Amino acid sequence: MPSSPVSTRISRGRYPVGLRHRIATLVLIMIVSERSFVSLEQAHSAEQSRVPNIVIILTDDHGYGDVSTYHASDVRTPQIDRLAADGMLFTNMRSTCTVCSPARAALLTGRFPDRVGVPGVIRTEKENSWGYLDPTVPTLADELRKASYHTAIIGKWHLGLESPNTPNERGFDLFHGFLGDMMDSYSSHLRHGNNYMRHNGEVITPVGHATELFTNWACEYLRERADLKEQPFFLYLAYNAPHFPIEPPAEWLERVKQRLPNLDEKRMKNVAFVEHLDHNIGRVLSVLRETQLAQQTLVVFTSDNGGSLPHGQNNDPWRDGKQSHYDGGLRVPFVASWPETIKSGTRCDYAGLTFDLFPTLLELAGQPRSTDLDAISLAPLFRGETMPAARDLYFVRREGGPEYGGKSYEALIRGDWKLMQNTPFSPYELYNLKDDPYEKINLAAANKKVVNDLSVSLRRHIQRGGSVPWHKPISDAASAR
Ligand SMILES: [Ca+2]
Repeated sequence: MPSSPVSTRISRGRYPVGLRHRIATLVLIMIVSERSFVSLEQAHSAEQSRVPNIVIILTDDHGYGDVSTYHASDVRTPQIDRLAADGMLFTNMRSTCTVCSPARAALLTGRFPDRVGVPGVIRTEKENSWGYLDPTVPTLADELRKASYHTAIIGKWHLGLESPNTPNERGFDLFHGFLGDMMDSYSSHLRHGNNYMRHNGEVITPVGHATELFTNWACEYLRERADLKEQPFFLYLAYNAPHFPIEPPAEWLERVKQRLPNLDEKRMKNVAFVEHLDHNIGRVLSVLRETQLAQQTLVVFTSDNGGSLPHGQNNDPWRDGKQSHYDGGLRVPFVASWPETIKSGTRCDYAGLTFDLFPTLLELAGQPRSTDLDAISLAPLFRGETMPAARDLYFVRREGGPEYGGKSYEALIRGDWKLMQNTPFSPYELYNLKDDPYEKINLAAANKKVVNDLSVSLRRHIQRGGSVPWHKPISDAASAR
């Protein structure tokens, strides 16, 4: 937990944002002309009442062990490490799902993924697609727009290919990026031969490595917003990297080869790929500093799920990886920096989920909390305050293929206990995360009451999720044909 409280006041939405800015400006003018009546401390406080700009940097399949600030490693991520040194490093955060689409659906709605129709990955091939984002649920972009934010997604969407679930229809003023699930190549940007690169609704064919393109577009966007400081902005920068195919530019691979000549080739490519990504994240952070936006911008860096072990990614010290309910699939790197409010160099061991950003950001934006959320605000942590009592953490994933059969499998964490399965066909396993953080000893047989209590709660979650279709309802599908 952070060592001491941070004394910054946060505006709670009594006035619309534009008006709030004008009030802040007016207060400052009054201060200048009537200095004998208003102290400098009050002036500072008025200045700090502005809502923050928001940048979420979401990487794809970026393992906990592939950010060097967490532990000494073969990979170097100086830019992410610096962001952590400037702000708060979270050591106990999990993604809300072990795979892409559900984690993103939860992040953008503040609800468990099956409660918004996305228990599994939305794929470009319909016969292997396991989610349909509920078009009636407001997204984070919808909500921040109500608070007068300009909203942009640059990079990967992965929540639908067509109306009504395109980014511009789901709250984003700007979409510059990739509509689909993954790229078969970072240079062609194609998936199964199809081009999913878009600038809003327009199909585009940009040239270059996708990580660099998304960075260029993010930097351009920030420079534009720097000239329009009256309106706060929300940039959701979702990189495809380091999701496979692992394709670092040749010069980055060569650099790692020189430094670590004995490294396994698969690992070497992944190290180079992550370091290239880190460098590009650094370019975005550098533009925030150059444009004087950094001080009043909250930057959150995290990943959508754990790293893919077959592709040489690293989730140390946690067991297993992407797709798994063991902690290697769930634990993600998580950093929050906001110089105006978050004390630099702090660490936090709060056990949150990535979708907690939804109510966090609404609170910071002064926008009332949406109804029917599952997530809770992390804003008290940013201020150095304590959180309410821990809640159950629920995880679900639905998947196709013979291993999963189109069925879902679940996990639940309550305090020190985790009940889980990794396929719908396996019996529950039970771990005590306090005594056994690396999940080596299955205690299910010896603790039947705990298994029973947690499984009752799991079934309640499964029932709640069952009220939302995860395929397009037939009447809608028929009318769309
Ligand atoms: Ca992913």
